[in-house]
Amino acid sequence: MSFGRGAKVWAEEKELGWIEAEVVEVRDKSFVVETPQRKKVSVSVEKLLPRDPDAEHGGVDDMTKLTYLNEPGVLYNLARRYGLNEIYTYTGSILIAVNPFKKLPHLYNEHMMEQYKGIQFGELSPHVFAVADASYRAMMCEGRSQSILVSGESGAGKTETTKLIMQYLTYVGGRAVFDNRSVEQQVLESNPLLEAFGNARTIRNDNSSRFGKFVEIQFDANGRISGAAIRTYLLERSRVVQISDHERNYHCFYQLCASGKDAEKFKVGHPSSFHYLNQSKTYELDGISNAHEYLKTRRAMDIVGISLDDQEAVFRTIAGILHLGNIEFSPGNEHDSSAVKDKVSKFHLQMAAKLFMCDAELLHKTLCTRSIQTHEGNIVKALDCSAAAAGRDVLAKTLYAQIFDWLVDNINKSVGQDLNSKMQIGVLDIYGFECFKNNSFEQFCINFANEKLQQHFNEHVFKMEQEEYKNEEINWSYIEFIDNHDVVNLIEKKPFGIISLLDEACMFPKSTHETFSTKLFQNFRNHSRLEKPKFSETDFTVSHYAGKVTYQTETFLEKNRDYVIVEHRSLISSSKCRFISGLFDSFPEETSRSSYKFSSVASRFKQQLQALMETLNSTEPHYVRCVKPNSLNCPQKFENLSVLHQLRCGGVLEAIRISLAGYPSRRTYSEFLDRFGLLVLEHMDGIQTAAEEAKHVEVSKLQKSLELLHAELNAAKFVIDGECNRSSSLLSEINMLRKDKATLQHNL
Ligand code: AD9
Ligand code: MG
Repeated sequence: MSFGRGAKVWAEEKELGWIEAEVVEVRDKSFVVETPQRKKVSVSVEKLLPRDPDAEHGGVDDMTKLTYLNEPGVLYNLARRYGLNEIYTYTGSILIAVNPFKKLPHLYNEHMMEQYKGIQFGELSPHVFAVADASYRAMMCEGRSQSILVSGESGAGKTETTKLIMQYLTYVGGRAVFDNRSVEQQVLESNPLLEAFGNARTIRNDNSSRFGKFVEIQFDANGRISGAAIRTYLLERSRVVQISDHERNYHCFYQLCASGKDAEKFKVGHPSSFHYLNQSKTYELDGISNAHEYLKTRRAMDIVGISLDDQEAVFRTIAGILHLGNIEFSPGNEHDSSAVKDKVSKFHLQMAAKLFMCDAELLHKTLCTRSIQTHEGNIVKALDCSAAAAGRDVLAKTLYAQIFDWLVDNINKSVGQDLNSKMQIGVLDIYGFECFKNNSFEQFCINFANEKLQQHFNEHVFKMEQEEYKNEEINWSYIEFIDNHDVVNLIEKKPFGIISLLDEACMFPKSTHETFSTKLFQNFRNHSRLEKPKFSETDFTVSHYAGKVTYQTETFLEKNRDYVIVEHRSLISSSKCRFISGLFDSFPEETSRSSYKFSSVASRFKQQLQALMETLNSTEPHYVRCVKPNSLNCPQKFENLSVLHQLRCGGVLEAIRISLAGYPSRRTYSEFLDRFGLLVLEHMDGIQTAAEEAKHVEVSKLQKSLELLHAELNAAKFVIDGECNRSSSLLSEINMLRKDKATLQHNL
């Protein structure tokens, strides 16, 4: 693109991403631009983009209305609107939601839901209710299932947005009668319950979801909610036993500690007295009472139909996990053996056994020994202190993950699925792309999920664009767009994708993370998406669609192995509590300690994602992209660079790029004429006549409808007049009768 003197431009800049400027000098290979603060800078042409000087002060509610649909245009449009508390903006049919970090109750009340009911998309201001309504109406009109995909980085507002969507769908599809146990109420109450057990404070978000969730709401032919199903994905298990500074373990632990009588009953004191909670000194959350939240969780359990006995068993097991975590080990009498450290640890062992309703001696044996099958029979092998502590943590993590899955299963059973339903709306709230200083197996899985969703998004946006051109009968050449098939293949392809190689490594007991990494680099020596970082032999870097991420492989093999240790299974199944003894029933068994067979976490996750993609492909998707405006989680602060990064990662700019390759601006015929007619004044007469004629046709159509309305109004008036006359004559008759009655009474 070339710019002349006086051209209004955006100039790329380090701190703000882009700044407003005007070209003041055109040089050979660069331009000198001046900012509104009168600062002059020399920039090359690649760092300039055209700017609309007449851009509306309040921004536009749909990016496709921007004169120049480019990165800075989009960024500043969002910033302008955010400054005015307009947190929602469309990019065509995609909704961008910028987290306000403050309560905006006027945006989400019943009156608002009523307003968006049945309204044409785009007629009212952009809103998450409009997306929910569009999906509901599309489902009702086309009889086709829909899905709403909510994405964004941690703390961007995905979970809040998902809850608003569910609130709207239960409003339009509910039965209007308030009933605590109605399907819609149960669907809504599943949120606080799953949040209590699956959310935790992280450095990015006080209520961070540590699992992915797809809620499918089923409707009958009349559009009433008839059932629901919740699918969850990969809960972060390591958090149960290990937390970093300023973070917390899952909310339910702190709720239990503040629960008064229940805490007393289970001998649970302040969180600072438990190893699984006191690794970080953060126990409270701003503006939240743990005690109050405990009551809310119990209420939610009531509503979704969990019996009081089961509720008690769930919290008893949670208390047991806390006591388990306080058992410490010291070296035993024999070489490389371990024993429970001291009196305090013995107390916690007794407490854990009591709460798990199993034998304390068996728990002790389970923690400190393993039995190994040999040709000569079983040998009991002692575990050293670190192996015993590691085993203790594995037991805590497995138990917790099983409680979480049990809750999900129970909610599903209690709400019930409508297997006859042909119409569903699925809402996806899944962890966003993650790139930290240290990235492990969890980040690898999360980013893999995001690659799959990005692939789905690209294909869909691209398809939509094509359909729009077909509808408008516009000739256009095929747009090539870069997709991320190669990264997805790198990760999931059989037999040589990263997951396959990892599984292979897990099958051989002698493999280590070093041998796994070596194999990886041997297989993908020249892959454009995989690199070996300079300063490590075992890390690997993947160029994801949203940026490069370097993964540390140290715990990959261990975290990918999915089984219950035989001794743990025996201990738990010996419990006298029906809830606890059934917890490991569905879990894959550790086949043998030297077995080549194993169950893979990554492969199971891959299958779950595949099933999700199949569901999504059979539905019509709607997208909400959540944006976190600043890293301080505070209102009215808009950090350009971070927002730009999110727009790039979230595929918003990719969608815009696809639009740019086609026809980015969409204006009505008359708007176009108003703005650009000036360029072809010689043709304007003809065009204007045609436009005038078109206008006349529109006006006469409107006049006809107005006349019809008048006629209907007159007819209605006539009826009302007739009724009025009849009622006034009835009234005078009544008056006459009253008079007669009075005369009669008087005469009597
Ligand atoms: V994570 O990937 O699970 O860590 P989310 O789910 O994207 O993350 P969440 O919905 O939990 O973020 O939002 C974070 C916080 O932002 C909430 O706890 C609210 O305090 C705040 N938030 C988000 N959306 C809204 C909103 N529409 N109105 C008001 C909001 N506050
Ligand atoms: Mg969340």
